[in-house]
Amino acid sequence: MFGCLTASCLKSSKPNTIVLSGLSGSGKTVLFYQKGKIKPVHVIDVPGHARLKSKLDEVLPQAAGVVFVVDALDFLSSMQASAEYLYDILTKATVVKKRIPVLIFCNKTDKVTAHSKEFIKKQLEKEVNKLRESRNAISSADISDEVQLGLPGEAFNFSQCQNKVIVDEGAGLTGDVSAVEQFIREYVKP
Ligand SMILES: Nc1nc2c(ncn2[C@@H]2O[C@H](COP(=O)(O)OP(=O)(O)OP(=O)(O)O)[C@@H](O)[C@H]2O)c(=O)[nH]1
Ligand SMILES: [Mg+2]
Repeated sequence: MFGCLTASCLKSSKPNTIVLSGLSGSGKTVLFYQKGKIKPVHVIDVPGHARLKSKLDEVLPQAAGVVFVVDALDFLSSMQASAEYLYDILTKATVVKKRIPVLIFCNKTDKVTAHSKEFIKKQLEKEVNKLRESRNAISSADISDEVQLGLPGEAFNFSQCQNKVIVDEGAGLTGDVSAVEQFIREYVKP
C-alpha cells in the first residue's frame, strides 16, 4: 500500500498523496514501511519533532487524506501535545475547504495495555474543546486559527467537522493496518 519511489510519483500532482502526521514516536515511520494490498499511494512521512507549521503547510495542500497517528500505548502523557497538533490540522483552511479526510489512527494496539479508540476519541474531543474555548476567548485580532471548530455553545465532537474525521486503530509494527487501507479505499480513492 505505502511507499512510492518512482520519479513520476515524486513529481506528479499527487492526487493520491497521504500525509502521515502525529507526534514523534507515535509510529509513523513504522507505518510508512508497511506493505499492504492496496494500490500504491504516495505517502509523505512528516517527522513529529520537525513539527514545523511550515512543513505541514507545505504538504497539506497536496494531501488527499491525512493519517494522524496517535500512540495508544503512551497516550495519556502525550495527550495534550497530540490534541494541539490535531487541532492545528483540523483548523487549517486547506483541510476544511478541500474537505480533506482525516484518519486518527490509534497505533500500537498490539499491546494489551493500549487505550481503546473510543477512549482516545473522547479524550481528544475534550482536549480540542478546551483548546477551542481558550482560543475563542482571545481577542479575534490575535487568533491565528484559520477556521473555527465546532458549534457555539456545544461541546466539540469530530462529527461537527466539515471534513470527514474517522477514528480507528491498529498496529503498524505487526502489520495490522487494515484501518488505514480501508480509509484510503473509502475516503481517498473513490
Ligand atoms: N508496540 C508497538 N510499537 C510500535 C508500533 N509502531 C511503532 N512502534 C514503536 O514506536 C517507536 C517509534 O516509532 P516510529 O515509527 O519511529 O515513530 P515516528 O512517528 O516515525 O517518530 P518521529 O519520526 O520521531 O516523528 C519505535 O520504537 C517503534 O518500534 C506498534 O504498532 N506497536
Ligand atoms: Mg519517523
